[in-house]
Amino acid sequence: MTNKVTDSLSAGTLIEGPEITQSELQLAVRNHSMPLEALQYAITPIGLHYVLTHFDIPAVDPTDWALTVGGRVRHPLRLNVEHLKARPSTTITVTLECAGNGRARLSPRPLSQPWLVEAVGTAEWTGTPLRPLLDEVEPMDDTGDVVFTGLDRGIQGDIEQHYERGLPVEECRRDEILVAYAMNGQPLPPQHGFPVRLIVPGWYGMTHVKWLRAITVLDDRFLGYQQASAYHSRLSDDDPGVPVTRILPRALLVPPGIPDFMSRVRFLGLARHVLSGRAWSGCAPITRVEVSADGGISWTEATLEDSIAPYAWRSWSYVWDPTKPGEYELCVRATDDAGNVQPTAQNWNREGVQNNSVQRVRVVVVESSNQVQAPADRRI
Ligand SMILES: Nc1nc2c(c(=O)[nH]1)N[C@H]1C(S)=C(S)[C@@H](COP(=O)(O)O)O[C@H]1N2
Ligand SMILES: [Mo]
Repeated sequence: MTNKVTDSLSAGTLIEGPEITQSELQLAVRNHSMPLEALQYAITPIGLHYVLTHFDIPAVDPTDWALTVGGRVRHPLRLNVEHLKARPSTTITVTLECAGNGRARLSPRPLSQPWLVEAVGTAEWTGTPLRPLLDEVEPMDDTGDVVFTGLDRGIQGDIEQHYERGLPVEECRRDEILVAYAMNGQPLPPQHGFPVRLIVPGWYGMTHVKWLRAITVLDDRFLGYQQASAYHSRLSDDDPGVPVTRILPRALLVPPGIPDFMSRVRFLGLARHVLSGRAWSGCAPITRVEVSADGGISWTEATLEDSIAPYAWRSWSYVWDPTKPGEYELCVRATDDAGNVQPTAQNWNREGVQNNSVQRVRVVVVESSNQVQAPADRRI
């Protein structure tokens, strides 16, 4: 079935200039980012975690819900929520980030969800590991993809579809992958996949299928829209591109001082300030965070705290001692143990994925600090 939308801009249209379109605004009010001040929490409170939903959030009656595990398997299974909860459970702290994070900073930018830098969050996910479930159903092929299908349905790229993504069987056998039913100790809220979602630590958000209803083993690659068309880093429409997989490193700064309401420019008193934030990578542990107060010309290393979990963001801090009032551009960049470093230039591509160029924060340092004191615990 083909469905064409003709009365609005279509996804992927390139947009020039800073003005947001109605289509982007419509997406931006549905899908919210994490307010940057929430970087202060190691575990993001549920309502502050970013949300991205392509179609509609399904209202699921858990007593009606079941997960089928089938396809090319010897012993297909059908499980309800109670069955899943009766299986061995683990809790793992994972930082999730949307692959489109940074898209709206590109120029021109592809029409889609217009994230700036804050499509991220860290939660404690509880569920049952995927691997034993797969072992139990006994896949007949070890060379294909396992497809994870959500209950949500819609149209994208003129194709009607359920939201679904595949992962190679090999990748599915990693111990950390969870079929999760709780977030921060609570049942999953509707917007994060109630009653059950997939968690694939280290991979960008699109892999963590919400409202899971089927797990299907194929004897071949999965070629659904969200796999073969979407989520590729490509320079033009006819470039086959590179599939998006694991999260590239990024560091973000807890906004210092106080903001101007409209511009979000930060105001700080002339004093020493402890800058802090979090850094993460899905490829390898974070090994270095650097801070620049001159727009990325000179860099100094920040102090890293111990990491809280292998796939969670890591806290960093840096003492900044501006010596004179004026405007500054604070930048922060992360490096991981695989040698990936955040670029200072935008990582432009046709879909606006994986733009992990360094964050730039405009701050104004003012002499009189009466009105612009940062919270007491962040000044020294
Ligand atoms: N079923 C379903 N799963 C989905 C999506 C979706 O639209 N439908 N969006 C994906 C994308 S693109 C992202 S970034 C993450 C967002 O997860 P969150 O909303 O819990 O933060 O969910 C992923 N899982
Ligand atoms: Mo995403």
